[in-house]
Amino acid sequence: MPIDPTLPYDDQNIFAKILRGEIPCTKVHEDDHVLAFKDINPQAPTHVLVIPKAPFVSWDDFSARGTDEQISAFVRGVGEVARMLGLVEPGYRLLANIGLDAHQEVPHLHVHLFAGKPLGPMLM
Ligand code: D5M
Repeated sequence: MPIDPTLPYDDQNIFAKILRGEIPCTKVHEDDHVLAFKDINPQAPTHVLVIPKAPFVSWDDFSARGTDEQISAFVRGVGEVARMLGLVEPGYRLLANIGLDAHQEVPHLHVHLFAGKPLGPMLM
């Protein structure tokens, strides 16, 4: 079910539990600010989720409340994951669902990273 992105951060969401180590994940990268792990329902040969370690509901929440340090660390972290996975050539796609119309399901900011095949033109 899509979530209401205007609600306060819910520390019982599944990615919060992953960050606390209460639920396992297949980790592909971690640093002080970012965790990257494989999506449980992959939509491409490579489908990784990159999340900040701080409690933000969505890209909207993050861009409004995040500090410059948090935002730059996350943006750099996403790029680092792509480079570490060797995806810069031939390329990859980033996607973030925000709110009801975009069908965001998990109320912790995450960026989907898709790669591993020609992804075609943007969906819409
Ligand atoms: O996408 C939320 C994404 O989160 C969706 O692609 C499935 C993924 N997901 C959900 N639970 C898990 C666990 N436990 N591990 C890994 N991936 C998970 P959204 O952008 O919110 O629609």
